[in-house]
Amino acid sequence: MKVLVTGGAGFIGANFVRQTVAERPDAHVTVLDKVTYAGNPASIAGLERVDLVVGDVADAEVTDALVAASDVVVHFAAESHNDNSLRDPSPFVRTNLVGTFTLLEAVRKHGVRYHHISTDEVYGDLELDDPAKFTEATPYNPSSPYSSTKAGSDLLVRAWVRSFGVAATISNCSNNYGPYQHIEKFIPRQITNLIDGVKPKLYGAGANVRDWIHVRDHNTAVWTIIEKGRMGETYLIGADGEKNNREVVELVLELMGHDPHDYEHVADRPGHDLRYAIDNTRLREELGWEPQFPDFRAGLADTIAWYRANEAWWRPQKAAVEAKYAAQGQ
Ligand code: NAD
Ligand code: TDX
Repeated sequence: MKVLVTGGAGFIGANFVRQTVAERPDAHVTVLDKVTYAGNPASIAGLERVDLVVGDVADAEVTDALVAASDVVVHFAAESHNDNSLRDPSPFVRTNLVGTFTLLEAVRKHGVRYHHISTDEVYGDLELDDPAKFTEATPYNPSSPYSSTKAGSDLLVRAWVRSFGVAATISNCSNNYGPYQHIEKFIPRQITNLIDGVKPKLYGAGANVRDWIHVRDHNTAVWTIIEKGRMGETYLIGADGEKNNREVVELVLELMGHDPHDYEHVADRPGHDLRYAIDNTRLREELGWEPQFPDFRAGLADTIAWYRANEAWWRPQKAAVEAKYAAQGQ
């Protein structure tokens, strides 16, 4: 099976590529990745049956040829960080919207199966005490330039399914954690701060809730949907991992041998979504998927060990990431 993975040098895409070649001897993976600040070829270096093509998903010439040579396209490539989208939305519009459009035109032309990776943020946010969670029927209500461009990309996929009969599925997953995540993101930022002797930084009061899932569980769900999902359907991916940011920071501190209350409150994110929560009933009941790594404490301990053991992977980015945050009081 020839699998085209866009964004395969990024966090979730690299984990997907690694899992795919380890578990599927019949798979050959081509990664299409622009290698932006968020992409790191080292995350997939030395793997057998993996080729890296450095290029832009919004470049029709590049995508057309690669899609034509593939059996399935798994589209991870995106500008993915909310805070960056508040500083400069323009690459989000180009990559997330124009990039998805460009790929859809290629899969339409060549009749190739397409899976679209999206996020629970397209649904906006929930109140802390709302008994409801997001379902596949929740109306779209994105808050940030990031989530609005992801929402727009999902709508493009739905339209290409209905109007052109493209063979596509969509998944909207909750917050991932695990190895190879860029240190601009919440959990690896705090781990690497502590390694550097710097206190973790909590936006606002830290009451915001995220529904954490281990990246490996996200990726087994993606393969389940590729193999068993109904064409044109959307599947929500989550593993019942709701925690507020304060609880997460306290656990990182404890697991790294510090006083759990030794963190700092910093400026809040403008428009900060309060709570995300996924109802994964369709994925479990229709496709039989179950998470294999539901123990957050154990997964976080492994993730901390990975960042300790792989300082060479993240160190070159650390000073620049922290300078950007410092400039906005974070
Ligand atoms: P990431 O930022 O770590 O990686 C994105 C990758 O895409 C990088 O390798 C980057 O170089 C590449 N890329 C960016 N622009 C490109 C372009 N124009 N052409 C080709 N490649 C390009 O992101 P991630 O956290 O791994 O997220 C991957 C996908 O999963 C995204 O679509 C994101 O919206 C979605 N998602 C992420 C999470 C999460 O918690 N991280 C949760 C749900 C969904
Ligand atoms: O230093 C920090 N302190 C802090 O309190 C950072 C970087 C973040 N936060 C908070 C903001 C959020 O409430 O932690 C929470 C998680 O922040 P991020 O890691 O930036 O993730 P989030 O904005 O929730 O979005 C993530 O999940 C959904 C991914 O980055 C998206 O790509 C995905 O779609």
